[in-house]
Amino acid sequence: MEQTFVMVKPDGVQRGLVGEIVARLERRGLKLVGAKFMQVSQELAAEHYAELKDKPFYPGLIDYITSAPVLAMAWEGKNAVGAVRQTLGATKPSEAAPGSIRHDYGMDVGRNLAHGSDSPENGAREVALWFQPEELVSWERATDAWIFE
Ligand code: DAT
Ligand code: MG
Repeated sequence: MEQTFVMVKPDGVQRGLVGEIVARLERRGLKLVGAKFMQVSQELAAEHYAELKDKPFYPGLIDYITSAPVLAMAWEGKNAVGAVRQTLGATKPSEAAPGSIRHDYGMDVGRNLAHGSDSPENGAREVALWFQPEELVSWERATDAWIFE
């Protein structure tokens, strides 16, 4: 089953939106398979955002993501990557669809509340980067047959 890495970023935690963001993913039908509340190190932030290191906003992005705790999560489901990206909304809150998290709670691209992997390959890569194998929980959910055909 496809896995994706999701993070409630420092602004989401500081604004008390952890429960709201988790609730939306749960209600969508995604299954939580890993979670930890943590402060992100410079090293982990640099590895996570490696492909953005030449962007002008990169220093600010690293400062922000390491500035306060985050909730790191792994979620699973059919098309989990796409489903999370749709529930989060476009990168810029000003372009995110109404009803998406970034639209409903966000104003600025540099404070867009949450992260979701952008491809199944990056989902697998990011889950492996953020979680040790023993931190992921494989479990049967009683409602699965009512969510996935
Ligand atoms: P996403 O988080 O939607 O996958 P991304 O991978 O292109 O977007 O960029 C990672 C984060 O970097 C994004 O969530 C917010 C920040 N960012 C992206 N583009 C930006 C910009 N033009 N100005 C400031 N921050 C930006
Ligand atoms: Mg991205």
